[in-house]
Amino acid sequence: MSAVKTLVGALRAAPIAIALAFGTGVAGAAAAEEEPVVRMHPALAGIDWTEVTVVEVALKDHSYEPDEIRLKVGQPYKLVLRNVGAVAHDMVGGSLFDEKVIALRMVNSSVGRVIADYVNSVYVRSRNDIELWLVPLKAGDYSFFCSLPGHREDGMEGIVRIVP
Ligand SMILES: [Cu+2]
Repeated sequence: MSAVKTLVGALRAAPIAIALAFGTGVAGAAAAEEEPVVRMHPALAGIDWTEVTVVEVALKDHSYEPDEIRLKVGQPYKLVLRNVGAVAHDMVGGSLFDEKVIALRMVNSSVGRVIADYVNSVYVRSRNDIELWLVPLKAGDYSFFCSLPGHREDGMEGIVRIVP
């Protein structure tokens, strides 16, 4: 008798469990605040993302504003790349995008997110934003630039100064 009750109880609970499992698999704006359940850069262990600092960089035709970004080792940042220009731009880490320099948590945008611990280049279409959630690891000056033809030559490059 009690075994039957237990089985009935388990069957009643099943749809709720399925709903919860499905819910965690849905990527969206709200889900971006949750801790991903996938493998991450080991340096991100113990980082409190409720303390995230937002740093905005405008991508213009053809410059970054600001072109010098100051970050602190060990602090979580949301680096928002906002393309306010009429054409597409990118950010290529000359020396910045290195897994020993920054620990990347994810690349986030209005259409979704990519969980990755490393990127080489981030391309942003005109009038769009992409966020890089990251933690600086190693103090120093690091370069970045736009790799679209002629943009770097026009001065579209910048520096990230990571301080201890
Ligand atoms: Cu550009």
